[in-house]
Amino acid sequence: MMENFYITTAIDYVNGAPHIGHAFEKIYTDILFRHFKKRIDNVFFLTGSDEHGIKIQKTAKAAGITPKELCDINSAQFKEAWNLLDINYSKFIRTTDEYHEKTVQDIFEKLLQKGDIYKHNYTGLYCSGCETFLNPKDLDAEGNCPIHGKKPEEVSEENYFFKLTKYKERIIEHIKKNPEFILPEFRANEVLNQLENIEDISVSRAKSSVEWGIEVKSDPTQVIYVWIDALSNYITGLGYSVDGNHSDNFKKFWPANFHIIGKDILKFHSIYWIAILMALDVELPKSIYAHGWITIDKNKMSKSIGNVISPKSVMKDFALETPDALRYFMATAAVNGKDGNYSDVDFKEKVNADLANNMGNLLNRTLNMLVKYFDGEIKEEFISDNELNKKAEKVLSEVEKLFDKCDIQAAANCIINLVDEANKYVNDTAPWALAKEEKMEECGKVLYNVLNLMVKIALLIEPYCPNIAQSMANQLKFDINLKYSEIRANMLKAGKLTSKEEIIPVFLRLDSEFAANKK
Ligand code: ME8
Repeated sequence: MMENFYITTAIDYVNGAPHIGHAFEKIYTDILFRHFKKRIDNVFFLTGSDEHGIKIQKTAKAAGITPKELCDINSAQFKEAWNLLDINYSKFIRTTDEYHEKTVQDIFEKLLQKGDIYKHNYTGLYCSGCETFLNPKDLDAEGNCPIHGKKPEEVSEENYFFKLTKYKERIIEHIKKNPEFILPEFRANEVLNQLENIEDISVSRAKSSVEWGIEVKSDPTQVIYVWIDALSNYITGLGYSVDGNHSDNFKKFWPANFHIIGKDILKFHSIYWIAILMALDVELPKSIYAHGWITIDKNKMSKSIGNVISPKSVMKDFALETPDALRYFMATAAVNGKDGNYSDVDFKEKVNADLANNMGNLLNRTLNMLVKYFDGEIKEEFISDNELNKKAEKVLSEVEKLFDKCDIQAAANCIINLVDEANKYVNDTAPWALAKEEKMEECGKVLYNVLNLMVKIALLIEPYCPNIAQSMANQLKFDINLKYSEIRANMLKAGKLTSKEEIIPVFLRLDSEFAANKK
């Protein structure tokens, strides 16, 4: 059993506003975080913004403001979006934060002194979209960057290089020895293939070409190039110090349990970051989970197609009072590590089916029957051990195993299947018919079994839908902050549970005309 838990997201470039792809990752991570919070006492969730580099410099120039002004405006938008989505992060790091900049400079100097960073004259193909030099082998048939579809610029500069090749064999061995290191497991081979062709990497740019970056302390003509700056956030955010004088948070939470990132930046995390940590003699993170990408109506999101959707606009268009529906949809939109798709129609259908018709209605009609037949009271004789308890126990253990591998989509399916079973149980046992036949004890037992199960469903669904779960907890009168280890067979006690006035639907169907009108 782990004692401490530390999870991170990628830090977003703030040269634009947050879109639904950024939101997907933050929701994904938040769901993992909230789940582990139900299993572990000490937890930490780091997210933030990546603020240096040529893209930010150019966007700011075009807008007639300084890069820092642009970062201030845009990082505030990211924070606002995460707030709207109930992303419960412990800390938001900005790479322009003073403590971060200072530690990155120290890291650079340490690696320079160690001989793992050296100066070298270099001509290469630079993609400003990736903020990296590309290997000609990585380009597509037209000679374009495969991710950004643009021709990289030929850049000739004297830069500092990091001896990535020195760590190649150790990284290969680590990946092979630790099957949980790269998740989902099918991505590990991809990384092993990339490792075959790695070369030393450029870790600085001449200030004459990129001004907006952290200066190399011992050579002010150079700025530290984005990846070494950005990746270090995972340790600077906790309070790492090169001289070993780490903060309590660093001592407590490092190494990270999960770095959650998109598949496009897996190479930077599973190769570059790992080599940097090896060079610094810092312990390696336990797992790196690469999620897939979200498309919109099956198209890649892009400014040129004009299909970039923000989480704020979805909330507004569907008049959502809480983000639960969007969170739930995002969590179930993609099969473990594969790409997923967002469409207004799918969104509406999925949440109406699972959250309103399936889960919400079940609670609502069961509570109403308890009021109708028993004046809202649970009687002692209703409480008995039953099949649903056994099923719930099994589902809890399956859900925990799936979360250990970050497979939140399969875990959500497990939970919703349990709700399906409960619905089937109600339909098969027909408590309304039992009441009609005046088999009141039997009827009461069925209602109890379902309501007792709903306590567990609420605890399991809380990471996905915290507001719905809270509303379920209010109506079933239990504490939503219970840990999973506190789940017992029978959670509800005898006594008055509810009355007609207290019953409210936990989720109203999305009835927006919006989706249909927009098409
Ligand atoms: O890569 N679907 O920043 P970024 C799902 N600053 N995820 C998506 C997505 C989509 N359509 N579009 C982007 C960077 N993402 C660096 C990271 S980490 C030390 C530095 C994900 O703003 C993407 O995969 O381009 C990445 O994980 C995150 O959003 C930030 O992307």
